[in-house]
Amino acid sequence: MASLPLTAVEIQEATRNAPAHADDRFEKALFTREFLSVDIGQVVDELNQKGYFAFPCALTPETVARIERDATETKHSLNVNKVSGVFSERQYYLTNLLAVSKTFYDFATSRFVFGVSEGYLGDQFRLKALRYYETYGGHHMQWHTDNKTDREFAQIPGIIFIFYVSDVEDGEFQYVEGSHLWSGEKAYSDYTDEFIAENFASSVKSFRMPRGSLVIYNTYGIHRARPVADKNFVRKSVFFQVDSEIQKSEPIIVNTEFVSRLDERTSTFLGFGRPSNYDVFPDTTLQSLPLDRTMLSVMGKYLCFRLSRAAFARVPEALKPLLRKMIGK
Ligand SMILES: O=C(O)CCC(=O)C(=O)O
Ligand SMILES: [Fe+2]
Repeated sequence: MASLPLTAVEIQEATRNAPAHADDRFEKALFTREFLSVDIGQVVDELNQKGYFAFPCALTPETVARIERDATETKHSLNVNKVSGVFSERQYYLTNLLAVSKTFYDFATSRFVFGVSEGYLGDQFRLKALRYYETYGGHHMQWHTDNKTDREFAQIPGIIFIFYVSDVEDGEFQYVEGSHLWSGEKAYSDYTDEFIAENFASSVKSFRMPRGSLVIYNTYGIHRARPVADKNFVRKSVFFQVDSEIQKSEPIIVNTEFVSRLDERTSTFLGFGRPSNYDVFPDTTLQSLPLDRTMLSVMGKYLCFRLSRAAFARVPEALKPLLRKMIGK
């Protein structure tokens, strides 16, 4: 059982007394000047009262650009021996962001993230799931809560951090203010569009914000990404969930090069030596890879290469030098 969340005064005290973080300079590089002056006690208060905290342009443009580059380098690489992501119909996911992005590692283990997590969840908290994801038009996300395991509804206190990697003018994150206070009374986590429109339309907060903006919310709160019909629409974001159940999580794959110090808090947060049995979200197969123009081109090049190699292998040996000369190889 996690200890009780701290009061705003205790958080300020703990932050002040925390040993000088060897990585403080990373924090300065990660966050904008406006965001660096955010008071963690205030964030925790807002999470308690409204269920969310939002800050436009919290991450510097360089931070966001590095994370985007790290997360998309292998986006269309098939059978390349590097960490890569998956397509799940109208979304792209790179789950193993901690294996490829030092910048993201610095953010996820920053004094800010640890301070908010500790202030809200108590002294035991663990990274449960994370992902860089792109959402394309036509994807429909139902109103839901995130206090669930990979299979069922669960009573596990937790928070989610989402930051935008693209400007979000549409398809934004939406949250029913205050819903974290009552949704736990219900034994389910999905809600229909009609139920929300009829009962909570005036409590729905919409977060249209620029690239680099951050939202944190209580996993008990009802939320969704607003659906967008336009097929050309793209929203890029990073999501990670931290909760107070430290014996369960999705497998967390970290590049050891990024781990500059491994104190007990970081070790618990990353789940060293603890079970990681949750199924990775989303569950994909080759069938969930859409055959769009880009993928047709990737597959087309692959097929051309393999078929011409196979054809060349059948050419009589005496003719091969001439053919090589003709194709310049
Ligand atoms: O991307 C969003 O706006 C919401 C994401 C979300 O709710 C989820 O992945 O559970
Ligand atoms: Fe969610």
